[in-house]
Amino acid sequence: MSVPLPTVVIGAGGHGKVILEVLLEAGIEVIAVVDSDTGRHGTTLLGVPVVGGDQELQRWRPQDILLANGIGSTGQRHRRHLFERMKAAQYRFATIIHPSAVIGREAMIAEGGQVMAGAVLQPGVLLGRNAIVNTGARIDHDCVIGDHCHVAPGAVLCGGVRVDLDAHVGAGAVIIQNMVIGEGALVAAGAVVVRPVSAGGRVVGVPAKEMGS
Ligand code: JB2
Repeated sequence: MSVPLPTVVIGAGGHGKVILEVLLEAGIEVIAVVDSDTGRHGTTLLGVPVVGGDQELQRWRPQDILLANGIGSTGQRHRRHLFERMKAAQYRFATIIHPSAVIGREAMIAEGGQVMAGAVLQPGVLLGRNAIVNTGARIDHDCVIGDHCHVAPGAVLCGGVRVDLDAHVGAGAVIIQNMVIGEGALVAAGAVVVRPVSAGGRVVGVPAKEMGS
């Protein structure tokens, strides 16, 4: 993980806490947390002060800090919108990898990609911008995970799987090799995917089927 600048975490909820844990464990200097909930202002998260809302970012010039996106699954595409809003304001996002994660050769993690404790990215995996590989998820060789995707804790992607923009793979789901999970699709927790999932599709169960079918 290369985080040469002081870092500010956005969001003091569940995902923000996990992101902050990764940064602290990796020895990164985290100078503040910002959160839109005024009830959190003046508190601390894992010992780091919650200094106010996003307007407090004006304390620093964009070139002097990195941001860490601590918004997880809350809100409809809220995580993506926040990333895009901050990029438009010239901020840059840290690429975050827990020291216990295994990152194979020729794997690549784009700006703002987040790899949590115990996750495995085998050789040739590409992880898109602002995408999450959450705790203990295993991504086998040559998978391509698009921007803003979330692979939830404990999910398993066999080799050559493609997960397109904004898709969500639920906790403990299994996706067999070479499947495509379309843009914005949702794979429910625990599903076993043995057929491609179309864009916007929502699948559940073992083997996974379209919800409601
Ligand atoms: O625009 C924002 C904003 N929107 C919500 N700016 C800032 N600075 N903060 C924002 N927030 C804050 O994010 C909320 O006030 C709240 O404190 C926090 C979201 O916390 P919550 O725990 O509700 O959601 P989460 O996205 O951190 O965690 C969800 O997703 C994770 C992946 C939970 O489902 C977790 O269990 C899950 N691991």
